[in-house]
Amino acid sequence: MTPIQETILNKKTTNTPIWLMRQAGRYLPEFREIRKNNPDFIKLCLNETLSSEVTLQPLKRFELDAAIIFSDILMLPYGLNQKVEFKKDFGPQLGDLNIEDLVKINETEFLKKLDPVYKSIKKVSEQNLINNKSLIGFVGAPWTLLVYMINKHSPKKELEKKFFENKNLIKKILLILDKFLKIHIEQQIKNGANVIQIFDSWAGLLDENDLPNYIYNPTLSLVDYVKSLSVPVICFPRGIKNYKNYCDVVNPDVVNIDYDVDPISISKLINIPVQGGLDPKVLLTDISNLKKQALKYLDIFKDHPYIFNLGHGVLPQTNPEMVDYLVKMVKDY
Ligand code: 1CP
Repeated sequence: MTPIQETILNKKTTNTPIWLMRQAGRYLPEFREIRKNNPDFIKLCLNETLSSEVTLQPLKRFELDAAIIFSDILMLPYGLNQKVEFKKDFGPQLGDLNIEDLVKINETEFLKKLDPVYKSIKKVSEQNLINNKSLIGFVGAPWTLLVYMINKHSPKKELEKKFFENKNLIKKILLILDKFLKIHIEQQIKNGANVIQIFDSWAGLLDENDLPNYIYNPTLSLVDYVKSLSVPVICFPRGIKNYKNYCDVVNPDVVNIDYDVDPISISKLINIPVQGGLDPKVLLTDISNLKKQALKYLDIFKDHPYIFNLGHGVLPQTNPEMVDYLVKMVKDY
């Protein structure tokens, strides 16, 4: 059993395991080197030799307890034939969504497009570096994917009113997402992923009364599906106001918290394993502040099953030496 599985399944609290969201990425010079020669991000994700190499880069430097496969949540709309591009200094830009085309997609076509992602997972799972570590597969939650697919770019702070104009369209998209997210999850697990994380990065955009329709029910369907495959599932409903309600309804194996919630109240209210929380901006400060802030989380969760991680992804400006310090510190705790 890997340290992460032990924390999840045995609810053990000694030797806190650690991995970091966006642990493979632009803060690593060896990633930037590969990225420089691969300007098309989607093509990079679909190059199983390079994407498996990038997945392993942080594990060569730091004593992390998991690899997270180098891919993107937007590979799903790409697999559904919506155009997806990543523009420098802008982020993702999606093409127009055509529901008639979307309903016509079949499983074979979808799997063919995303096959290199699964091959990359398989490659990583066969490496010695991954011994006694978890291999995390992931998907975007239906709500967050819906946001990108309709809005076509990052919504930043809020959605326009017209987002919800066509409820029928939203319903159709959510049904398609449910079907293909399950296919995508199943393939990742078949090829070696032994934990699944569901990223709901835009959960914070919704009002409380919209949560059942757009977040609770669609996510629960995926959580139950992952559990039916006997694989643990971590949910990250970033920015949600009431983590307790979310956990009561969706009931993931682990919940990742963002950096805006109070970890003390989480440790008291929530009785499932917790992951994350530390503000990634702390890694941009200095060692003594990093030590203080990281210790805060370690102390608060010392009697709670806890996987160390951040409250969002590692920022591109991060100095890898700060990550090195953090990983060592958590290991020595
Ligand atoms: O080099 C570059 O310019 C690309 C930057 C980049 C990277 C490294 C993007 C574009 N995606 C990724 C990889 C990625 N994305 C991983 C790989 C594994 C790892 O964590 O090491 C993962 C898990 C994701 C997940 C992801 N993509 C999320 C959920 C987590 C989060 O950050 O909230 C989201 C929202 C995306 C969309 C996306 N893809 C890329 C960017 C810059 C974004 C976010 C843009 C936005 O703010 O809307």
